[in-house]
Amino acid sequence: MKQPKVHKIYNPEAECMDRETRRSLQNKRLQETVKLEYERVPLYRARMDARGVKPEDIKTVDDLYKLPFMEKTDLRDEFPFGLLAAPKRDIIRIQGSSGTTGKPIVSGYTQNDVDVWTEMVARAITAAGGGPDDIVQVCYGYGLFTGGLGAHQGADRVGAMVVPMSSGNTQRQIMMMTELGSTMLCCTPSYATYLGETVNDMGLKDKLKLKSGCFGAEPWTEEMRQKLESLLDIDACDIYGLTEIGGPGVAFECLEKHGMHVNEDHVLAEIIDPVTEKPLPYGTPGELVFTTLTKTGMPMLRYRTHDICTLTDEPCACGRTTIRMSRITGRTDDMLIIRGVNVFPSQIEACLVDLEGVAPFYMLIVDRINSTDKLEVQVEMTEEMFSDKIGEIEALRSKIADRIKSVVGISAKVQLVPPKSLPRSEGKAKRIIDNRNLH
Ligand code: DLL
Repeated sequence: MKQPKVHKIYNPEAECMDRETRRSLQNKRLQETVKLEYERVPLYRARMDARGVKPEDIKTVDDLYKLPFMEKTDLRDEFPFGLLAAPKRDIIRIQGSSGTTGKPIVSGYTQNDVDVWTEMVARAITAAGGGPDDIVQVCYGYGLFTGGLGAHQGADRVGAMVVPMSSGNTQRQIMMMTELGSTMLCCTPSYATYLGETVNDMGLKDKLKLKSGCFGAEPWTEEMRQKLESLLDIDACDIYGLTEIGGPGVAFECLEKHGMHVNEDHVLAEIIDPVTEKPLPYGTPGELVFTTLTKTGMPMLRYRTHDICTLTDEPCACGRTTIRMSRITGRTDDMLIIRGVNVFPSQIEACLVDLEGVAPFYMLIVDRINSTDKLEVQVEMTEEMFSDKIGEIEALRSKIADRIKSVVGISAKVQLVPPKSLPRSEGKAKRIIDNRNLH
C-alpha cells in the first residue's frame, strides 16, 4: 500500500492535533481574545455594544458570526496606537505595510506576538524542507515590511544559517548564493524568478545548491511556480500573511504543494460573501477573514483581508491536520501589489488632484517584464496644456513621477496623453490594466 509522504513537521503537537482538541483550544483562545479586545479597545467595544454583543455571548467558534468585522480603514483611523490592547511599554516592535498614503498601516507586536509569528514562520520553513543544516538566504526587504524580519526570525528558530540580504542588488545576491551555497531562498516569487533568469543568463545554475524556498507577499500562479522551479531547480512553496494578523506564516504550503496550511492554533479563518457578509462553506470562493487567537498587542477580530480564496478541510498527505487555503485568486478591492508594494489607485489620484495641466483621468498599466513588475501611469493633459504649453510637459511629467515615488513608494513610468484619449466608462471607471496574468 502506498504510504502517505510525511515531511518533517516542526511542531507535531500543534500541527497534527486532532480536530476536536484544536477546536476546544480555539474556543478557549477566542473567548480570551474577545474579552481582551472588549476591555482594552474602545472602538471595538463600542462596535460590540452597538450590536448588543457581550464577551460572554462568544463561547465557541460557532458564535463568531455575532461579532462585528474589522477593516483596514480601522487601522488607518486609529493610527498609530488606537487599537492597541496592551500598554505601550509592552509593545516591542512596530511593523507596517507598504504603500499607503500618509498614514501607513501599522501593527504593534508584544514579545508574545513576535514569538508566535516566529513560530508560524518556523513551521513554514520546516514544511518547505528547511532545518538546522540549511543556509537560508532572505531577500525579502527588511524594515517595516514583515517579509525580511519574519523570514529571518523563522529561519533562526529552526536553527538554520541565515543570510540576511534584504531585497535588491541581484548580482550580489547571486554571488552570495553561489559562494555560500545557500540551500533555501525566501523572497517574492517574482524576484525569485528574476534571480533565476539572471543566474541562467550568467551560466551559473550549476553552481547553485538551492533546494527550496518560501515565496509569497504577492499573488502568483501555478505556471509561475513551474517556471520558477525549473529555473532554479527547486521546490517552490507558497507562504501567505499580512501585517495586521502576524506577517508571513499565517498560512504556508508543505512540499505536497496543495494549498496552504493555516496555523489554526493561532488564527481562525473564515470565508464570507463580500457583499452579504455571510459565512460561506468550505470549497466556495469568497473573502478571507481572520481572527487572531493568541495576539496580545493588537488582536484582530474578524479582520476582512479583501483577499479571495477557498478553504478546505480535506486531509493532506503530509500529516498536518489543519485546514488549507487555496492560492489568492484576486481581491475584492482595487489594491494592486507591485514589486511587493501595496498600491491603491486612489493614491495615484491623490498625486494628481491639485496639479495644473492635468485632467482627472488616468490609467494604471501593470506589466511583468523579465519577472519584474512595471507600472506605467497614463495621465490626460488639459486642452490648454496640450495646445499652448508644450514646453512645460516634461516638467509636469517629472513632477508627477516624483510625487508618485514619494507617496506610493515605487517608481512609475509617467506618460502624459492627449485630452480625451483615455477610455471613458459609464459605470465604475476602469483605471487599471493588469497584464500580469495572475489568475
Ligand atoms: O505581504 C506579508 C508577507 C511577507 C507574506 C512575506 C508572505 C511573505 P502585507 O505587506 O501586509 O504583508 O501585505 C498583505 O499581501 O493581504 C495579500 O493581498 C498579499 N499576499 C501576501 N502573501 C500572499 C501570497 C505581507 N502568498 C497582502 N499570495 C495580503 C497572494 C499574498 N497574495
